[in-house]
Amino acid sequence: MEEYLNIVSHFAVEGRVTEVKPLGKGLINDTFFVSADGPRQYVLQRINNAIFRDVDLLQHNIDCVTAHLRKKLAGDADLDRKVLRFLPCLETGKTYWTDGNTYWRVSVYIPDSFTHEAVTPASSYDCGKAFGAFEANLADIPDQLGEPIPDFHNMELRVRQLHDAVFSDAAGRLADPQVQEILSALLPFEEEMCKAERMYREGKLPKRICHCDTKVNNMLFDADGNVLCVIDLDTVMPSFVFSDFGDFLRTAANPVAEDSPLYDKVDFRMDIFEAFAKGYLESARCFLTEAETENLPYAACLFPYMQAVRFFADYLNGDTYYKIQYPEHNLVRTLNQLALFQSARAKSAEMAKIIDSLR
Ligand code: GN1
Ligand code: MG
Repeated sequence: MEEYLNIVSHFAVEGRVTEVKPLGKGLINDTFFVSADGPRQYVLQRINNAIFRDVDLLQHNIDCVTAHLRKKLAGDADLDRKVLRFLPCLETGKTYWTDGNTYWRVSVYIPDSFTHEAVTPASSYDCGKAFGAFEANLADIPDQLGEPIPDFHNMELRVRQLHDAVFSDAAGRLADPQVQEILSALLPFEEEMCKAERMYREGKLPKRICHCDTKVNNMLFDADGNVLCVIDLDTVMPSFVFSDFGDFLRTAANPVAEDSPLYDKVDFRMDIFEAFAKGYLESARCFLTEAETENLPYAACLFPYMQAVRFFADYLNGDTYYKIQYPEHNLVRTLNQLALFQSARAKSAEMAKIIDSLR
């Protein structure tokens, strides 16, 4: 507690801090709920500096995005619950504080807000509209945003990282027959899944400002289940719209959690796909190109595939990236995401029909 009080004291928190306790389920940063006896509660985060190497760039992105969204929503009576607000550090005025070793930030806790780990068709429609609107609102941001994680959703890079992990076999896990089986299931789709990068090089696909971590639990809802606010802005950067479309469905369309070992329960839910696509297209139709719309079914396959590749590479590397709770955790995650990819891919033609009917 003493340690956290010292950290929080570098920010203009109102009132006296009464409690600090862990919050949320993120795999990257450490998040805490900060109670104070003033009018507001806060969220304290330790930024994972091993992953976000340039915290100054990261927070600059977030400052630009929140300022732009606030301008777009100006006049909304509930503005403070719809856009995150980060506190400036008292000494530097920047929205983070560092002791030269660890990096911290504080945002205002949005009162009466809830996260969900699962969706219904009705809430996915709302999420589709909200993430589409998020992209639409950021389409005219005047600032130049950087890439807090360079090439974050570049499938070609993720494939190379998997090959490197196989080559190094740092954790000595390659000989395991199950590992070999996973490799044989993933490798045949590498080229197909790298389509976006090829299209980009050929000038057939734009990059836009995207959220790039559109998991269901990165959205806040009010008590009635209405969408309030998009959170976790660390990965907002120029990317393909496939990032936001595909990554949402990766978590939402799967009836079980991404780390569930119940692989036969993994399924790509088409009712969730249809509802999300409907909402997303309502907000994003105004700016999407034909190539983007046509490839939304590809996006739905790409993200389970990319996540399987990322979890698997981390497993082979000895679990250096994602937090794990037990030694096989990344292997279980890989198998789950692989099953989801296979289910989605088998339903691509059906997805294309739905997209056509929604245009
Ligand atoms: C990470 O920490 P969290 O859960 O918000 C990851 C995402 C992955 C996700 C898998 C910066 O997000 O890309 O999809 O885990 N974020 C980063 O659960 O790598
Ligand atoms: Mg998160």
